[in-house]
This record gives sequence, C-alpha cells and structure tokens, in this order.
Amino acid sequence: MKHRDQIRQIAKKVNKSGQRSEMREKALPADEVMAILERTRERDYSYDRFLSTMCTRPHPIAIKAHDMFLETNLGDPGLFPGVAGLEEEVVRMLGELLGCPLARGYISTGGTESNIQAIRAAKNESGKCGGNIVVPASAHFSFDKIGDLLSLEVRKAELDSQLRVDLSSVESLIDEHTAALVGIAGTTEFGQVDPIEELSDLALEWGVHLHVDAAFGGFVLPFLDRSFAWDFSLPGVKSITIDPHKMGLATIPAGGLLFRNQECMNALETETHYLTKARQASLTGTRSGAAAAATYAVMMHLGREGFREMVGYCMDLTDHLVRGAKEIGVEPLIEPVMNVVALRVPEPSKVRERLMDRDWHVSITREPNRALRLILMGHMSHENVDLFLKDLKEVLSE
Ligand code: 0PR
Repeated sequence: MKHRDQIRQIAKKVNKSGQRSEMREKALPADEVMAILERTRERDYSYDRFLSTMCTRPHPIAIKAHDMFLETNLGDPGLFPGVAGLEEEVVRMLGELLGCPLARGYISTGGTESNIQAIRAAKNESGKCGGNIVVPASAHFSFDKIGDLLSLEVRKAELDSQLRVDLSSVESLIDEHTAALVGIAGTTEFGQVDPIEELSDLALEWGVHLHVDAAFGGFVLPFLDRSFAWDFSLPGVKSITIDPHKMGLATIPAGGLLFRNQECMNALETETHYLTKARQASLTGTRSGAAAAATYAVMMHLGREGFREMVGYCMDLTDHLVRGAKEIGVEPLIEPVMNVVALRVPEPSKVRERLMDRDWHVSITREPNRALRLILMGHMSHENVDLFLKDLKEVLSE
C-alpha cells in the first residue's frame, strides 16, 4: 500500500469524532467547527477523577487574564511593554517568595524548559565542555533530556531510606568536571525534599552551581506549617525552577525560572539584532504573555493567605487519604511531606490498571521504589477520596 493511503487509513480510524483528516478546500461555518470541538472535548477525561497529575484547573482569574493577553508575545517585549511589566512583577514576587527579592528570571514554558536553562547557564558559566551534572536518582526525566541536549553526563546519586538524596553518594560523584549539582524540593514521585542546606555547602565547597528543582514544591513549601531550608536564603543556591502551572493555579504553559543574580542570567543571553530588545535569555523565541499575565493575576488575587489556604486544603486531603489507606492496611512509602503520596501495594501496575478500569487516573513510581503514586490537587474532594478508597479496597481484595 502506498504511504499516503496508509496514512489516510490510520487517520480514518483515529478520527472517531468525525473530523476530516485533510485540510478542507471550502470553509466550514464556525458553529460547525465548534460543534466538532465540543464533541471532541467530551472525549477528554475530567479532573475530578485525576490523582495522577500535577496540573489542575486554573483559577478563574487566571483564565480571564490569559484570555485578555492571549495575543501577546514576550519574545518581542518592546511591542508589549504592558505584559513585559507584568512578567517583571511576577519575577519580583517570586524572588521575594524564594528569599531573594533581587532575583532575575523569566516565565518559561514549564519545568523542563526551566531545568534545561538552569543547567545551560551553569555549563556556560563554568566553561566546562563534556562535563557532568550530579542529580538525585529521583530527578525528573527532564534531566535525561538535558544530558542529551547539552552533552553532559548525568550522574545519579542514590537515595536514603526517606527517599532524599544521599549526601555521601553525591560527594562520591562530584569531581572537577562537575558543572552543576541538582537538589529537588518536591520530588515528582514522592514529594520529598532533598537536604538542600547540605547540598548548598557542598556546592560552595566545590565552587559549582546548585540548581533547585521546585517545579512542584515551589508553590507548596512556602505555605506549609513545617518550614524547610531550601531556597535562595541558602548561599549555594544559584537557580530555582518553580512552576505556576502546577500548584500556582495559573494556566499552562506558565513555568518559572529564577537566578540569584544577573550574572547567571547573562550566561544565557544571545543577540537578537532586529527585535525590540537587543538580547534574549529565554530558550524559546516567541513565548506566551498570557501565561505571565495569568500568573500575575493569581498571585495578586490570592496573596500568601490564599495560597496558604489552598495548600492547607491539599494537605488535609492528603492526611485524609493516608488515614483511610492505613485503615484498609495500605501504608505510604514515607510519611508525606507535601500533597504527593506513594502507597505500598502489591503489584502496583495491576492495581493501577484495575483502578483505571474504574475511571481513576493514578500513576506508579519507578523501581526500586515501585508504588502507587497519588497527587492530591485542589480539584480533588474529600468525597472523591472516600470513593477512591472504597474502590482501592475492592481492587486489592479482587
Ligand atoms: N521537575 C519536577 C520536579 C516535576 O515534577 C516536573 C513535572 C518537571 C520538572 C517538568 O515539568 P514540565 O512537565 O512542566 O516540563 N512533573 C509532572 C510529572 O512528570 C508533570 C505532569 C503534569 C505529568 C501533569 C503529567 C500530568 O498529567 O508527573
């Protein structure tokens, strides 16, 4: 069969909602297009049953702000000084939240871009080519992409019994070719916080850049009752990833990258001769002003008080889930630090499948700490946690 025919056949099968797979010659009235979109949207699942995601429904004010700034492009800020000013305000607020009011940075497209850029800056600053970075074994897979993109060896340090990075393992992996150390404040799978204070000491001792990945934890840790030392208040911390599109309740793709000072940012700049600003530090050229506006709107509207309340709600859900799990004989791998729970169940992949059959979207963690992974975001309710526990109990006794 010819390649084109093959593609047509596949497209026919895939397009269950009745869209055509080829670009039409004639216009289709807007209401018909919208009808297709509405039918299509119904095929997406609903957040009510999501226990696997670090994203959530954006706050209504974020949606309004996003809509208002939809056509703005922060890649050419001179054309959009209004939204460029909002981005500066957001960076100032984030810097202050993270213990460094003079921090510099920008609104990226999420944790992956922020991590790439932080390590790229560290590599450029260090002048080390073909070097290595030392990350915890629990690091997000974006660091594997970084190794590939920046031709750096990614050395993975072991975890301790509490699933934090083991410092002696980190020490054994650092050498004169190390361009950066990474600590995680809110690991993807366990919500654990690495010993950032000790990593900061190590980074200063070796004169290497310490990057903290707080893509998830950045909007959680400042609002917990328990306090951690993890941000720019530690002198070794040079950059932080913090994602407004996760616990920040902003719209996708709002990501955040902050550097302790301008010199770190300079290591990312390229010349942009014909644009309204002569230099650019971001990875993408064209980038969403809407995401920056949405972040600004939520941070202003909720204030610290609102975030404390939202995080408090998620932690309540977490306690409720863990208490209920223990009642049916299921224990967490660690006592949750934030609203991420890893439950020890037999055959996690099978349990996950059975739960998916019951419309629960859950995920699992990697070996050697295979477990059922649940994230309690603001879209979850106590009632749904109870329904989930009932189903979990039934699945486990099948
Ligand atoms: N760093 C950490 C600590 C993360 O948890 C994540 C994503 C990233 C970096 C990368 O962020 P971006 O995905 O914004 O580039 N953590 C989630 C995860 O992998 C992302 C996610 C969100 C996945 C929603 C699925 C989902 O439905 O689980």
